[in-house]
Amino acid sequence: MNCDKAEPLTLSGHGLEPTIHDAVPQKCHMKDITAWQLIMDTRAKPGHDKSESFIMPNLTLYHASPSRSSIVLWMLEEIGQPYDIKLVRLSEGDNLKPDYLAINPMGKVPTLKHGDTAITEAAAICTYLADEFPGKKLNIPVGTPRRGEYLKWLFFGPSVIEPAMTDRAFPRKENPRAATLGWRDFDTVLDIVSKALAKGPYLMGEQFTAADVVIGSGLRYGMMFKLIPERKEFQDYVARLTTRPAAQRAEAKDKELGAKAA
Ligand SMILES: N[C@@H](CCC(=O)N[C@@H](CS)C(=O)NCC(=O)O)C(=O)O
Repeated sequence: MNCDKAEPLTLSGHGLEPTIHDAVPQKCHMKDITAWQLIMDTRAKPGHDKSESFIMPNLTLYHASPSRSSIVLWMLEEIGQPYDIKLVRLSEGDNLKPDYLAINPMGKVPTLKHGDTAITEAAAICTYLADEFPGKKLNIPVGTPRRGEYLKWLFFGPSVIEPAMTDRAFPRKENPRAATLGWRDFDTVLDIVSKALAKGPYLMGEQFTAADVVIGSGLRYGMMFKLIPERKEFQDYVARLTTRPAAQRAEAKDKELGAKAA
């Protein structure tokens, strides 16, 4: 290594190599480089709060505007880390092309790439981002008793509200036995959400979390497409969420991207 001039520092093994832009300080000594490497390695470790790291996080969202990937777009705006967007044109079948299927075999959006890791499923991505970048306090950390309830809501969106909503929108010819389904009928499910929102302002009380991004997006799009009734508590909750600057930035971006793709 030439210590007379700054050189890009490359680290290996944690999948963040391509975006480490930091340079080794000028006139460095071997012991400084070792210390530098130690700091970088510590910051790259799982569980370390990367919100305050100087390592660029290397986040790429595969996105169609607007779609379920808009949930992740909002979450990324809440997290406040730099990210790239790769537009996936569903109308052109980009999602079914081999290069996309290689990162998401379901051929669906969203997919988030973080370094070399590809994460799919909107709620899983939001959970991941909240834990990976805890600086914005959008998660309830491991070891906190309320984490159980928080995770319940993150799973409740895709595994209970969404199938119940689909049941209502596309009724089946034959109803399966209720006990064989992993969710309840639409009205029961919505009553549970209404009750949870009665306390407010957010699902977890005073703290806005990733669960609000997931459930709030579901209610918002559900009401927009007339799949979810406009109950007052849902409208108030969604109105509260849409005043968030990150939600507004995401929506503006989505509009711009949607217009470009059209
Ligand atoms: N379970 C997935 C569902 C994702 C999903 O259905 N995305 C839709 C857009 S809203 C999609 O990619 N549709 C394209 C297709 O099915 O061909 C998640 O929650 O992320």
